[in-house]
Amino acid sequence: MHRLRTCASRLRPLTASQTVQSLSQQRPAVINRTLQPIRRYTAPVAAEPFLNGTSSNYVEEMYLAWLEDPKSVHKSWDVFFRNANAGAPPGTAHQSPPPLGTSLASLTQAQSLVGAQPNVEKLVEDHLAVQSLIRAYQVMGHHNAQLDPLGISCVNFDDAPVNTGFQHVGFYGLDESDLDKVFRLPTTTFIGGEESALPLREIIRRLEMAYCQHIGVEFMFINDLDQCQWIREKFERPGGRHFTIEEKRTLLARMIRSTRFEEFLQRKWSSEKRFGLEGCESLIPALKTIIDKSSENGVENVIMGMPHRGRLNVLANVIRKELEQIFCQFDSKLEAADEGSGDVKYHLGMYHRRINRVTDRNITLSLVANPSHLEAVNPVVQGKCKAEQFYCGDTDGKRVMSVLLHGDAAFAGQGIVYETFHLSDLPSYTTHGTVHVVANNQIGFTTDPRMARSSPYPTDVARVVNAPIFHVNADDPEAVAYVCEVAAEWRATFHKDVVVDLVCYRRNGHNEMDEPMFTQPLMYKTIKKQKGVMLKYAEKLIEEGSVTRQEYEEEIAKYDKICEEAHARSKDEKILHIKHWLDSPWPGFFTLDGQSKSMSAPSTGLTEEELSHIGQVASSVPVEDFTIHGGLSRVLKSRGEMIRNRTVDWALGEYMAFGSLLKEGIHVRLSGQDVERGTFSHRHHVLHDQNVDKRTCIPMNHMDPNQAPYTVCNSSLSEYGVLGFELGFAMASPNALVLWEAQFGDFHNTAQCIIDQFICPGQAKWVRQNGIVLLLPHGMEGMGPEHSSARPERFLQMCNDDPDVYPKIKPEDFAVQQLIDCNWIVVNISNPANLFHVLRRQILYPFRKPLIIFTPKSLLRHPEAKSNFDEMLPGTHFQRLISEAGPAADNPADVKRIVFCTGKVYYELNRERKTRGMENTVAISRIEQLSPFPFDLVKSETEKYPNADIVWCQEEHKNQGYYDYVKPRMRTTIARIKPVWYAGRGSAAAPATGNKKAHLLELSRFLNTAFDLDAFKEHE
Ligand SMILES: Cc1ncc(C[n+]2csc(CCOP(=O)(O)OP(=O)(O)O)c2C)c(N)n1
Ligand SMILES: [Mg+2]
Repeated sequence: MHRLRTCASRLRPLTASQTVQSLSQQRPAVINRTLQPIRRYTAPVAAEPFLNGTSSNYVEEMYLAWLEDPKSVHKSWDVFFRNANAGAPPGTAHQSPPPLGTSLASLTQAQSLVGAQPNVEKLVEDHLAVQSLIRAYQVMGHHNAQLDPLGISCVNFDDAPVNTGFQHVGFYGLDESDLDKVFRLPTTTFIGGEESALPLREIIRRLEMAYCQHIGVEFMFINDLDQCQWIREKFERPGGRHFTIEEKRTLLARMIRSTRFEEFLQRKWSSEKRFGLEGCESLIPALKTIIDKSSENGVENVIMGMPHRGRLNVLANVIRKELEQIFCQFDSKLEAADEGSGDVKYHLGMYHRRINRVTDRNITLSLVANPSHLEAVNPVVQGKCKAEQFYCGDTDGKRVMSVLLHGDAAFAGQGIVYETFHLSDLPSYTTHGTVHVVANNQIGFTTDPRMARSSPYPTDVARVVNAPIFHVNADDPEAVAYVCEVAAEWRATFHKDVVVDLVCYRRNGHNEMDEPMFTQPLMYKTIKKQKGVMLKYAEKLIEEGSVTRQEYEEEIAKYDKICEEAHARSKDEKILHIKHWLDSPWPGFFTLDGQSKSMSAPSTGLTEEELSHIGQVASSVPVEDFTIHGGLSRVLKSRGEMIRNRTVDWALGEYMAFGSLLKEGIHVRLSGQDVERGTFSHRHHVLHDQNVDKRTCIPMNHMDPNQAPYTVCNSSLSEYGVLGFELGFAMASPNALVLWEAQFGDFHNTAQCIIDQFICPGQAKWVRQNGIVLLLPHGMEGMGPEHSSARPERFLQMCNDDPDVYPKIKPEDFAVQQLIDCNWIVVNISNPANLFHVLRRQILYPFRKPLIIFTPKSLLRHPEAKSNFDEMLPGTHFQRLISEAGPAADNPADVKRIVFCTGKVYYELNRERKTRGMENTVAISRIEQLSPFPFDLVKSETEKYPNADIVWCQEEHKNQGYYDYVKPRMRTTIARIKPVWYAGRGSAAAPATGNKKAHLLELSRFLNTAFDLDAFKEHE
């Protein structure tokens, strides 16, 4: 069955299906189609039958057109449709077909022959064949495009031969004699220009020009007809893009800058690693074209992310970092002015606001600093871009956009590419289209694509989000410029992602010190013979008269001089200021030399009225006629009761923090899997009307007309992508509380790269502060090895405070100075008031540090884990350590043991102590802020109980949890005068047992150790 049959079968009483069946027997390759309902353009795109790549709608289109206007189709079709509709018996609807003549003139002539003997099957058949041929070019023409400058293409389509070209017309049931016959063109092609019919030979020639030259367009998988038509028009219109002489000269000038920059570096520092761009010099004009075109379309701010390859060149020639600042980085004697490790020159970021010379408009360009970890910066760039859009009210991405650059091996290999693509169309994560540029040098270090990916192209991953992919031969600068223009226009038109695949080569080894001939001998023999793209383009322009050789040479000399002069100036640079390489400056937040403006630690408390007001919002539905679930009504009711009793549970503690910051004008954004309700169904920040589909309400956005907006968003199921995104969001402004919550804390390890490479050392490497908050549910609840441990040991191991040194800080500055000095803050909080304070502190303190919070599970509903308003009033603060406040504290000399602990185990210890009646002999002290370690408070606590031995108790296994971090610091605190004993689970490979009984047994054993005053006697 096929489309023709469905169409013709409507032409009752003609039994066209019989006719067609006989056709299909003759030509299975062409018309073996599936039955589809009649399609109109207004039909949902997902139902578009062209998705199978072979179906045809030619006759159907003609029939529909005829229904609307009989004159719009060829006379012969008019006769056919009229007869068929009038009920002509089978076979008699056909009238004499127009002879498929040799020219347009003969086609016109043929119209007068209507009425002669019918041969409509042949006519239909041939037109379908031509349409299939056109479609084949649109779908697979890129297979035959000349994309590889080296001509050794690595893309293997052996399993999918493409039957295009004159020699393959037989595949479609046509033969050589058909080449000069004229065919009407379907509306799904633009190759005709003004013509609606063309000889087959010309059709093929134009298709070859459109799809098989230096540009390979991959787009027919896109399930939106308008978008496909838009692309077809861009690449099929005869004549192509005509570049003016001025444009060509600009292109050449950009090529000169790109090429001579690398040559200059090579001349001056031949043995320095720089990951040069040689072989892909077109990248610079490509990016500049994208930026020019986007600026023309209203974009004012471009956020970029890119890997090592050509990064210095992009900094110099796209972002326009001062050349001397780049050159001085090659000086090994340069001293670092900033604290921290700094980073190598090809990882640093940059921010620059300037005039775009082509459009004469202001444009801000930033390149986000990144680690070596390829593609990891992608979600960070997207998050920063989203934030910049959010803060300037750019709701549809017209003013701020992101551009991501990739290597071919990394683009195909790294999962984060896929994870980031999947954020691209989600309402709370979309940046309304990213232009991706792949510097496809057909190699990754020493590995060639055959061994590096299973897909034909490195870009296939982009197909999942329906992004068009423009492959282009990077040795053709005009083709490159054209696809970049189209890519920028695509983004401006549809606000969706698009990929430019710059097929190029790598002239040198992976870096300048590397020998590529060890592993790619034949490829590199070819590369050695390859003339550089600048040279080739210059010769072309000289030959065609667009530029003279003298002008070309002058342009080269001019840029070389610029480089030489900058080099001379770079020698004056003696000190490297990493802060000159900031990608996200926060104007006004720091002093001029980048320091925090004060050491102040304001109270994070709130007035009784504020607490009550926010509590009311948290326990009510602020909109009319909104039916919530009965279970939720009970939750809100119990919240109301708590507020009346001046108490808060965990969810309310968080509510108070968010709500108060919002009222103070601070944007709050909470993102992660299922965060809206909360994994443990405790949060309920988004209410759902039980009677109206998708009607929701966020009470936190109904607090005050002048409040900042609250964004709470369930994310895609990607930790790497979403954490990276939120980190980027938090980078854009210090005046927002940005939180990412893991479903369970252990899932953070799939985002490890963001934690290890960005969050932990970000400030040290890039002098860039970031106040992101990680909420990591953690706790041994007998739930098995997974979902138990957020791996506190790993976060603690990465804290930068010295375990063996008691900080030399004045007591009054101790808490704040420690925070200023640390790389991140790690807390395990045991009550809601402290959660409230630590979240507010994150914004009210005059600096930003990442905050890792191990959040509880069973404590969310634990009757004792509640706080009183009194703990949250003005004058109150976050408690780094919660001291013993019971009977033991009243008679400290009688206390035999002080047990230090953190988090939920406190409640288990407390209960056990009560059961044993040891309130007078054992003190329990909670360390709420694990890092920076509260040396001062632990000191006073231990000094208070001079006769007590010291125990660290944790529910985690001994080689996990906090013990290895806490023990040396406690020993330093007490000047090693006493041992620090351990009560907890033994060492283990897995974080927890899967057996509930074993879990409880382990618990009772370590609680026994904690309260057995003789437990450590034999070790003394
Ligand atoms: C996640 C990650 N794994 C491994 C590496 C080591 N590495 C650095 S460059 C490179 C090859 C990258 O190839 P490609 O993406 O094609 O970029 P090219 O160097 O060819 O421009 C590798 C494997 C890395 N930097 N990051
Ligand atoms: Mg590569």
